Amino acid sequence: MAVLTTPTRPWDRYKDHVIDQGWGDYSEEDHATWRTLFERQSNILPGRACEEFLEGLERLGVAAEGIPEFARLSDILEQATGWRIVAVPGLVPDDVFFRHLANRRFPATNWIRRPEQMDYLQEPDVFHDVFGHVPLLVNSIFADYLWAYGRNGLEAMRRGALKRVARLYWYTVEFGLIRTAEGLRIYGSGIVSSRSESVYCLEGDKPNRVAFEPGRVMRTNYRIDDFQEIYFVIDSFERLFEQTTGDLATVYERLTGTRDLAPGDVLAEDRLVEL
Ligand code: HBI
Ligand code: FE
Repeated sequence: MAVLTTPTRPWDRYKDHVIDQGWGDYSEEDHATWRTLFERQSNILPGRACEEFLEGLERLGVAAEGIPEFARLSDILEQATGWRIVAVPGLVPDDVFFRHLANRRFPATNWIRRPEQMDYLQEPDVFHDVFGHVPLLVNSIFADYLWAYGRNGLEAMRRGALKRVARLYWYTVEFGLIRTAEGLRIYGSGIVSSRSESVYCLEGDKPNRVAFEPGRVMRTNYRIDDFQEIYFVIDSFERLFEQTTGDLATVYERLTGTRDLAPGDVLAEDRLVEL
């Protein structure tokens, strides 16, 4: 059952949309939904998700027992990389979202999907936000990448480049793949929290897997209603950080006047990554 929680500090909601997690209000069915999703993904992800994600998951002890308490997770996370998790009722406005990230707070939705929505949801719920996003925040480079992303997001809004940074987020944080010595691995939270896409993105013959390039990504539209038709592959988190945390204004300028690309497009200059 979805949980409705009244903010403990009503005035804060207008500023930052933060509410109380309302951990005590989850039903046994809510915790059972978490456990089912957790067990399914734990079976699928070894050998598919990157080591940094699997390590983070282990270090957080985001237990299989049930929906974790954000306060407890935050204490571990804060020790590791200075991030905390705050509860929000769902999607928050872009500026609010970016401001949280720029202050090393990850806004996590507090409610969980209903049992009949196990396989597909268009909006984030607590399983996507916590299982999907939080483990990588234990990694110091990724933690800094997301923090810098928040600052870039605020700057992009001032420059009218919101669409560009939103695509960057989508194709890295949500649906990114990484090349490792052992082969391609998943780091995107939209993938690690989805049973079917975790397999499809690595093993499907349909999607294109293209070497990550910021300008290319920022031109590419994305779909929110189906598996991705294209995944962008980074070489390392260090390299991703270097490529995206400088002044993005020059990239926006370079892209002025270029046409947007459809998710299925492949360009002559794209470097396709083999499995
Ligand atoms: N709010 N809670 C929440 N989670 C998101 O991922 C999120 C959001 N608001 C805006 C937003 N994402 C996007 O516009 C960014 O991806 C750019
Ligand atoms: Fe997400």
